[in-house]
Amino acid sequence: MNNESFYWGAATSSHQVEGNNHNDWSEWEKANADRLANDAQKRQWPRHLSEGSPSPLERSNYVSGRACEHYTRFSEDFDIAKNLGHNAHRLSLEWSRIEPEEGVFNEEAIGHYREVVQALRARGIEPFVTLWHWPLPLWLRDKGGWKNADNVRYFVRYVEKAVSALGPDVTFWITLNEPLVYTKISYLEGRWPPQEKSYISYLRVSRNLIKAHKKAFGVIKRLQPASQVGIAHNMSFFEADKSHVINGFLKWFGEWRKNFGFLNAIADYQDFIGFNYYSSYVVNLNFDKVKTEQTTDMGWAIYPKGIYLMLTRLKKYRKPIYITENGLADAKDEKRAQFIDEHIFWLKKAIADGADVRGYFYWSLLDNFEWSDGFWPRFGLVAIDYLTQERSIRPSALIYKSIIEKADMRRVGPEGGK
Ligand code: IFM
Repeated sequence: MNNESFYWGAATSSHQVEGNNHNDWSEWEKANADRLANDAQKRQWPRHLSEGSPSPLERSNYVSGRACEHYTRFSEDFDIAKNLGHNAHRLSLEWSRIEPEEGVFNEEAIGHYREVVQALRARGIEPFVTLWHWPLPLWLRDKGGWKNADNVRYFVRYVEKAVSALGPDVTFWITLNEPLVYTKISYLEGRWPPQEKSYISYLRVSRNLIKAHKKAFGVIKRLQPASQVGIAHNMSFFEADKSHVINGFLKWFGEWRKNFGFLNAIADYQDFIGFNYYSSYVVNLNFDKVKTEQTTDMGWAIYPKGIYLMLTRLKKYRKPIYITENGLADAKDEKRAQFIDEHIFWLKKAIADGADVRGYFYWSLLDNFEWSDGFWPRFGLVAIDYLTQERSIRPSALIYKSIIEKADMRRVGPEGGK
């Protein structure tokens, strides 16, 4: 592997950046925005960080609305990515735009995404396309969404349509984004649509997502044998709190539930592992976060070494690995440059120790709509002024650019000599 074939870039998802989406999430936002704004009174969110965006105490923070208007401004955004030295970009297709009514495919929307991937290609940027990054078309929500095993066939049909249309311009396909984050928050904790709290539903939806991935994998490989197909899987490094022997069991359970259960189930149905890394945990009955002095604006512990520790655990799958997300909310851009630098340091060490890592995508290219937390968390390499839609490149984005320019992955690659 050399620096030319290592993919460097950033990721986004349709609902979080496009604006004007009409799906189960946009409906849920309208119905829940007041409640979320009220609940924010009890949260320890840093209010001063919401300058230039709605405050977490305001209803407008929780309604995705125009978001970043990326649907119409994608060319401008890809010019920025190109200028920042990116040679790859991860985006998602919005199912509710492509199939707004059951079985009715919107050729204009498909044409739009064709333009999007071609705009990337024209800039020498490799598209990594996610087929489902959480929102559902309303008609599918009304049929029971992922809880209904029969609905898997609709996903398969949508995938067939999308891959047939975009296949000539796309090699890398990600069928599902973070399936277990979705099942846990939507069906176990009941905090996201459709707000269920049922272990049975959680298991059922997880099982249907496994089935959906496997079938989609088959369809994509049939249509496009040379494609590369995987999922983007959110995994954490777990360490057992030594204070009690039971914690060893809890660690095993946590790893199975969050990291390896889903991955093992689809092990023969993926060409690569897409790894989204954000956090590590010390496992005791509280699943405490790893103790570090550094936290993000959202209170997440920053633990760069965890990416290395997990990558060494993933070697056993003998598949190429892409870091499909890694990032932090940092409105003042005080920690982002160091965060990226340290994660890449550990990533290189993992490669030197034999992990076959082939790409890194920072989350996110743009500030965007962070689901039930709304607009205030600022993840972007590029800041968005939500009133004017003005884009401003953060200093950390330029540091990431210089890291990309200086990185010589030949020197760290297992075959390149350490
Ligand atoms: O914004 C999300 C993204 O949609 C999925 N992965 C984690 C990110 C930060 O929470």
